[in-house]
Amino acid sequence: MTETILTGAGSGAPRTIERTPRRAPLIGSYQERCQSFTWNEAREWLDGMPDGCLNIAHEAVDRHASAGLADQVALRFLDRTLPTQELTYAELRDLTDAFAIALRTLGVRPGERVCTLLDRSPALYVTALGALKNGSVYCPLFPAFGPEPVRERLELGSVRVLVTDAEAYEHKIAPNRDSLTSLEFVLIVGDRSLATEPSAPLPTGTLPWSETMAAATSVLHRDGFTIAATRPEDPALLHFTSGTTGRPKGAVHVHQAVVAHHATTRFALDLRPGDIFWCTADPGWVTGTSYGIIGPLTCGVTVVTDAADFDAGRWYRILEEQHVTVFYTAPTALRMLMRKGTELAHGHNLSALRHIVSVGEPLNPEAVVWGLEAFGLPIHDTWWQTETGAIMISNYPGMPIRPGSMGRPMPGIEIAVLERGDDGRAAVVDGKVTVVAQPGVDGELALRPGWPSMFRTYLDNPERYAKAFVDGWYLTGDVARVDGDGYVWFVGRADDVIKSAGHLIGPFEVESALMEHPAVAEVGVIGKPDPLAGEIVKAFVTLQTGYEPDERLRRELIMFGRRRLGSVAPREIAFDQALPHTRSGKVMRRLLKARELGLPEGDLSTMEPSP
Ligand code: 6R9
Repeated sequence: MTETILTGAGSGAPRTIERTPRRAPLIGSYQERCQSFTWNEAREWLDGMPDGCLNIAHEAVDRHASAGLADQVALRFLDRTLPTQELTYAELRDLTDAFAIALRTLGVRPGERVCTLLDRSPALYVTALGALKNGSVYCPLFPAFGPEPVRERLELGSVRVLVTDAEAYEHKIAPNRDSLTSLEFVLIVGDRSLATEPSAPLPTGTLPWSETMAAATSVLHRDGFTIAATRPEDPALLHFTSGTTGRPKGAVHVHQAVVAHHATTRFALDLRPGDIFWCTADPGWVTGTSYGIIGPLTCGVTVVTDAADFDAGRWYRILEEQHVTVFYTAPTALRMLMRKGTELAHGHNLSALRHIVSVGEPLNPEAVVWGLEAFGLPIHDTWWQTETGAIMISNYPGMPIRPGSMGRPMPGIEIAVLERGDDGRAAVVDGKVTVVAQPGVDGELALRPGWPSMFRTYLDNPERYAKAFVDGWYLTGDVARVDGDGYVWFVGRADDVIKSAGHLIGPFEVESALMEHPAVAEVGVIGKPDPLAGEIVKAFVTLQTGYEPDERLRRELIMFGRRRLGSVAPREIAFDQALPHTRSGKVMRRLLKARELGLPEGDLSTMEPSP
């Protein structure tokens, strides 16, 4: 069987590359699957629990632990210095049972929120899956966030339990602990004790992870454990994401999201028994949870996770030494590998690698073709969002790839491109939208709701949730076009959110943090194109009178942003005493971006007239 890759499709004559896949996909051809697939069929691939109950952690862990995979490695942790720590499916079952018992002992009820602010370490995975076993809602926080994004999310989520380490506690939690009235318990992982006076008691509700787990393990050995009888529609996951305006939005997913996690992991990632899978996304972002924890564990494979940051040599070493078979990563990382050339790849034995997949930002066609040169494998792009919970569009294994295209809708997914209005979003007339009929024409990408991992609400914000749906479609905020063969091509965002190194950043959150500095009178934040990260965060700042726009102040503002925001802080700051405004007084980010790019300034009818 050969796989066809068409390059340059959509622009000029396609070049065809044929190759023989290392193993034919098990999942059936794209056409066959699309014709026959139903979500009810996918439900049958899972175990379920008595009385119609369903729990993600049961599907990810317990069913394998009691069905022949007890001694198989579920998670293999590589720490910064590379020695490994492993947990088998049976060990993971026991640890997650114990953590669920710990939560019950603390009186944490189903539906209440449990967060992690941790590096990629065993405690993170145990917390995530243990919280689900207790019926609690798991909410991951990205460990590179600064104190402000962490505080904001803990507050918005009314989070009751946080699992973190001593360093993160001291820098990011302790300064705001008093104002976080819902946060009752903080479990501290690791040996490093808190830098309190030796005699000073820990703040109430601050508990060492190891002792809490030891006590819960004794209870487990004595009494055993029964997983919470969660219903398919019970909330399970809370993922914060960002929009153009306002505070972060908490997308709520339910236990039956696991049906989509499992099916799409099989379809798009082609996972099968015996695979060694590495997803490089941090579980603080949705990819690292849906496909770094849940999807692959439901397939019973071994998941490799690395605590260190990107390093090309280290990554090739991991791919080789761990015999990784399926690799899910992001375009920024692939571009960083590309910069090191193909020689570094060729210096490693990567013969175990069978399938490479990408997500999170546009994957340039060169990267797809480079994959062929470096790995002997093309890179398969996938598209989805925090809200969709699972992959919606993909270059399905075995399907001809068009480099530069995100692929075609997954089985069970219906998409449309909608005509746009003046604001760039889908045009709505009397509650109706118009589907673009001809191939190749841009519009807002929309999805027909109905798959199991679709978000069920934005936490405490039903109005914002309702606004995401029009005329039976979910509006994605992305602009795309579809070619004559049904391949979807990403054009851009219809709004002002920023994607930097695959991470979604809300400009409002960054602006609000900078506004706290006494020198700042007003600020507008945009994503500035960057050859490596896709975009970087750039802030345009108007100073209060009495402040000089000099290099010292610029550096101070950069540091101020970094201390508060961590990884989402602006990398560049420009001073601008005349920021453009709409008539209603909002900073026009769109115009700031057009000016930054040297593009035509477009329709400025809503802009404030010049004085
Ligand atoms: C999974 C994830 C969602 C936004 C999405 C789009 C961008 C994701 C992409 C892509 C071009 C791809 N995006 N995949 N853009 N090509 N293959 O990333 O979720 O953080 O919510 O971001 O990311 O703009 O709307 P999330």
